[in-house]
Amino acid sequence: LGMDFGQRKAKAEKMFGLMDVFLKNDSVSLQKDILDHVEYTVARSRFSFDDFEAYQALSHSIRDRLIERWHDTHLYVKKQDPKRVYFLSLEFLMGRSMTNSVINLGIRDQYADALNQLGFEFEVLAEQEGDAALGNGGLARLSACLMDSLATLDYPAWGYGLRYQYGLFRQIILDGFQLEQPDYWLNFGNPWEIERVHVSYSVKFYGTVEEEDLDGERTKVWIPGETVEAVAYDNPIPGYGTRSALNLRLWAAKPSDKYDMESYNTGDYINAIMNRQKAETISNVLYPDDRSYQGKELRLKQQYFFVSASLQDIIRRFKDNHQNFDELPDKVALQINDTHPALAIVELMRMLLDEEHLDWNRAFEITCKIFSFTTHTVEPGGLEKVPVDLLGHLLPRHLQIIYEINYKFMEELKKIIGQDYDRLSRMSIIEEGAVKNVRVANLSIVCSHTVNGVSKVHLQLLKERVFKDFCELWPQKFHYKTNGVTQRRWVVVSNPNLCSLISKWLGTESWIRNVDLLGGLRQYATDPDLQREWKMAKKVNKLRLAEYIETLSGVKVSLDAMFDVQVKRIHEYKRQLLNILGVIHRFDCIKNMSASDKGKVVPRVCIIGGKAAPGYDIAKKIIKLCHAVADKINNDADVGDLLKLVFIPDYNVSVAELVIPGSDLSQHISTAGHEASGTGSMKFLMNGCLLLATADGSTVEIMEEVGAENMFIFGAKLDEIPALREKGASLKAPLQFARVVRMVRDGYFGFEDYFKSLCDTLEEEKDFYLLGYDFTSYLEAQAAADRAFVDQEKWTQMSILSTAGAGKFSSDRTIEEYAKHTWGIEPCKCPF
Ligand code: C3B
Repeated sequence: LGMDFGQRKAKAEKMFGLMDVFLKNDSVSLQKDILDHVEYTVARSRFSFDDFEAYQALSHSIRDRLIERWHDTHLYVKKQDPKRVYFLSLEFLMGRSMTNSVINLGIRDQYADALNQLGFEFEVLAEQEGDAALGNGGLARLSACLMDSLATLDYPAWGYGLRYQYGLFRQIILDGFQLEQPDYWLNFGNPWEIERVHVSYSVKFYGTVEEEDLDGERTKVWIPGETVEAVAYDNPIPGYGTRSALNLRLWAAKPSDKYDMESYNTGDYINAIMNRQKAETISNVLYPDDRSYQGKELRLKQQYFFVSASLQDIIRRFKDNHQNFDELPDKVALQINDTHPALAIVELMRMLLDEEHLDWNRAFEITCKIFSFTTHTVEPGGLEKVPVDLLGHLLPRHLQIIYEINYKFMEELKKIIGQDYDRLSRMSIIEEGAVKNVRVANLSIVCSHTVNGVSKVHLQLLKERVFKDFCELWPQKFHYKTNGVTQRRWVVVSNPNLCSLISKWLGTESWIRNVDLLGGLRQYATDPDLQREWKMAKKVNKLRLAEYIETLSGVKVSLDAMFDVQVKRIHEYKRQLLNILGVIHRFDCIKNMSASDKGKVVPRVCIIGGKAAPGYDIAKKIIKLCHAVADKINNDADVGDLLKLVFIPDYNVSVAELVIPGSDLSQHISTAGHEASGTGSMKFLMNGCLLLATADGSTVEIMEEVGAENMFIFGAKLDEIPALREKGASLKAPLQFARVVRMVRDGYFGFEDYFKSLCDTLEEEKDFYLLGYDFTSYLEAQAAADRAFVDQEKWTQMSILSTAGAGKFSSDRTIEEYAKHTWGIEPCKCPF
């Protein structure tokens, strides 16, 4: 601005002189800060504000501290210019931010104290926050856990995603039926994000591709038909025990003010504005079906919108310091979370070819060195496909590039495998047929240097089933990184009782950054003092959960009962139905028991929670069945406290934080070969809950760590499933199974017409998920759990050993593996 070096230096010195080095965190400074935010940010009088306003002021005060670290991290990383990983995901299930932030910043106690002085309680204010639910289930929560670990381990990383106006729907239960309500989570503002009006990019759609002469060469030029602006919203992600704070950048769609002078000149002013407003619909709503989005134009628009904005941002950052694109793979690793962001591959190709004018081979080589792809899918049929016509209409230039990639790939492939047309057509990126489709997974595999599964068995399934042809072609490309969860959120934030107990017995808090230390608990597993304290911590958590259940459902539950929990998305393969049928069986047994036998029954509180995709009929019937059965059981005087069944509505991250620590037993009972990993099990394990599980996904590895003798494992094994399915109708379901299904069919719980189609799925020839076959061993595992629970000493020992064996399942370990083996990045720790 016309200043010379000396003037600029003097100005900088003055600015720094005006600032404290860092914000102060003593109680008085925090109180003053909070009150200032009440007065100047929330604009309430500091003499009169309610809990919600206190929460708003408090969160702004915390946010100031986040921003401080976030700036420092950015400046430092920018200067160092290391290779960075960019984690692209269409879903992030962050949950609440407040408690997590103060814990990771290391200032929770200071805030609690400051608030006390002001007459508030931290926990009460924390309850004011709503969940950021920009995701469906496991895949989305995994993204959130990985961000926490990236920040904690000081990796130079960015998250990129979409800022949906409506997060995952709220589940309301009316007469036992699920209803969906919109989650307009931004209604009361969102203090955890920073709107970046100046960080915005134009994203283009539709139009045509034309050929033009450029320096004597024919080049393709895309003439787009629609332009939408992507505006950045930044969400700081603080690491624990470090000053690093990363950025999760989420894009929101806004109307563009470019290119539409014409519509303004037509005189139809109101319509012109209405049309522009439509642009915002792109980031309006998260698709609530977590497995299939096939053929939806809006979904494709969302994918491209987020990918295009992110890549423009990433390439701009690269170009700040570099001119030569050959250096791109040394500076940029792009991770695509499932196939949803796979258009990033094509977009990068387009940018390198059409905007940077690299030749095809160089562009392709660079692209393939940058991308890595993690798949979360187990079903070949569940892989994403996009109709060619749809893609060609929305992104004509991208379709050309996809065809070109495929043509070259097919030519190469023919050289290797010859004229095996079946195999060629299976591996082609384009699926031929009545409707031509782009197979997004094939595109992702062809253009990534590494493809990861999410557990050891998952890799096996990729090799045998999902990507068999590709694994045979490029065995060295396929790997797995077992998923993990962050112990910060899932123990420190959600289970403070257990957290302090662990730290006390290990004599250190270091396990919060180095979770392998949990193994140190093994030596105390039978220590009566630890056992007593351990049981007490569980009791307090059960009390909290029992109160929650009573408020929600009016059902009073006994703390002496075993709390048996299954919380996750409702899917047939996850077999909530098996659980409910097991509950019916238990109920039936109790009803038919003599009084003296009843005295031997281990009381149970069975808890089920989870959302069904709005269009998933069978899943919705499972929810209704759960309520119908609960109605019967919970009001039966013969049963009393021996058995209760409760459905927890609107399961989300913050509900999980309450439910998981309060559980004794948790169920992970998918038919073997259907759960790619499963991460809920890891959260329960860390919290000392025993697992009743099939040998599927990550439970196989959990067994290796804690020992099958400390779990209740049942069910058909992975390698038995194909033969069992083959047998079909000749597999006679056990009598007990037939009996409980008949009870449902015959209307014992009412709604017999409504449940008919659900019961039909259990007929022997249709029982794809093998509920009938697994029922007997399921009941045996349940009986074993009962026997173990009676011996409280033994049970507590198993519980301690579960936590002690949870070390491997920290997302810190997952991230270290990705960093080393997939992304090739090193930590970049800010020295102050
Ligand atoms: C899930 C899988 O179902 C889980 O087994 C796995 O633990 C997580 O991803 C994380 O890897 N998943 C999901 O939530 N949504 C999908 N569309 C596919 C898989």
